[in-house]
Amino acid sequence: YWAEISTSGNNVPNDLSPEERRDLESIRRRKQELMQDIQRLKDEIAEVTCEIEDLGLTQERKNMQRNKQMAMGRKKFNMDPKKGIRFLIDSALLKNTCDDIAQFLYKGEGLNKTAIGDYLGERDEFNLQVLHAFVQLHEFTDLNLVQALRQFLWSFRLPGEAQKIDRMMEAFAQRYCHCNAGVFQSTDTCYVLSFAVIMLNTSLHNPNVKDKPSVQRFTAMNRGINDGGDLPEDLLRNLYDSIKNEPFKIPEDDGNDLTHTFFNPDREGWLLKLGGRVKTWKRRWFILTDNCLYYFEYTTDKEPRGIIPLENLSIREVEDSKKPNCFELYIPDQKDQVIKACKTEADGRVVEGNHTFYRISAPTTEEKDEWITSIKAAISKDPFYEMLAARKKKVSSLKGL
Ligand code: 4IP
Repeated sequence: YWAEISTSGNNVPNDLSPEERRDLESIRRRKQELMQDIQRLKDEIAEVTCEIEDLGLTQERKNMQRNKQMAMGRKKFNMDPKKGIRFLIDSALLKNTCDDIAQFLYKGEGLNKTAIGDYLGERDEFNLQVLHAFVQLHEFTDLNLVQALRQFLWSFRLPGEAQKIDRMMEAFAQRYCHCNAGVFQSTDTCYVLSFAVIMLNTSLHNPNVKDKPSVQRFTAMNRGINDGGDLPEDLLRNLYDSIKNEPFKIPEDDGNDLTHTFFNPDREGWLLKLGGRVKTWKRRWFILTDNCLYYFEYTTDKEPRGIIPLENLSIREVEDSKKPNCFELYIPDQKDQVIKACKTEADGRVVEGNHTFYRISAPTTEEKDEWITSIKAAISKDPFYEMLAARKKKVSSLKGL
C-alpha cells in the first residue's frame, strides 16, 4: 500500500472507496510533512557541520595565536625573567600563582637555565615562594645526596651571586631533609655537606686542580658536621665514589655560575718569585683559584711547590732594582710576621713557608696589572665563603648541646 502511494504520485486509483481516498490523502499529507521535516533536519545538520568546521578553524587559529604568544613569553623570559613572567600572566597563559609559575619553570620547556636560576634566586617574597614551590616539585625520597644534587643542579643554572646560591641551597637542603627524614641532624648539615660534595666534584674533575683529595681526606674534612657529631663513614664514602665515578652534569656554562665559581681558575701564568731566605728569583707557573695562589715548577706538575692562602693578605705594587713589574703579597700592619703558607723543600718534604712577604715579578706591565686585579678580587672578602664558614661553624659547634 505504501509502495502504491509512493510510486503513484498524486494519482488516486479509481477503485477506492471514499474512506480509502480520505485515508490516502491524509497519508500523502503526512508523507509530505515527513519529507519536509527530513529536509529541515538535513539543512540543520549542514548548518551545524558548517559551524563546527568554522569553530575548528577558529580554535586552530586561537591555538596558533596562543603558541605564538607562549614562544614570545619564553623569549622575553630568557632575556628578562620578571618581564617574561609578567607578559605570560597578562596574556592569560600563566596563572599568577607561585605553584603555576613553579610548574612552568620546572617543565622548563624552551627556557634558558640561567634565566630560571636568576628568577628563582631573587630575593623578594613572591620569588621565594616560587622557589619553595619549585623545590617541592623535586622528589628526593630515597635518593642519596649526590643523586638529589644531580637532579637539582640540572633543573636550572645556579647563579654566581653568593646570596642567591645560599637561598637556593638552603631550599634544597630543606627539601632533601623533608624527603629523607633522619639522614642528617639538621638542614645546616645537609647544606654544608652539599657544598663539600660540589667542591669535591671540582677537585676530582677539574684538570687544573692538581691535588686530588682521597676518600680519607674527604671523610676527614667532613668530621663533626652532623651537629657536632660525625656522619656515617659509609654515607660519605658512597657520596665520594659516586662523584668520583661520574662528575656532575651542569647546564652549559655561560661563565657566570657555580661552575665558574668553583671550576675555573681565576688566572694562571708564568711569574718570577723571589725566594724567602735565599733571595733568588725562580720562574714558577702560578695558578690563582679558590682564594689561594699555587705555584708549580712546570705546568704539568701534579703537586705544587708552594701554596699561599690569600686570606688576610694584602697586595701592593713595588719597585725592585733587579726586576720589572713587581708586586708583593704581605700581611697588613704585621711587617715581620711570617705568612701562613706551605712549600716543598728540595728533598720533597712539605714544610711551612717562611716568607714575611712574597715578591713577584710579571713579564709585562699589563700582566702585572691583571694579576693585581685578580688577586685583589680573590682576597676581597667573598660573602659566599663567609656564609659557608658560618654554617660550618654552627654545625660543628653544636656538639654536647
Ligand atoms: C730557593 O732558592 C728558591 O727560591 C725557593 O723557591 C725558595 O722557596 C727558597 O726559599 C729559596 O732558597 P734556591 O733554589 O736558590 O735554593 P721554590 O720553592 O719556588 O724553588 P719558597 O719558599 O720561596 O718557595 P727559602 O726561604 O726556603 O730559602
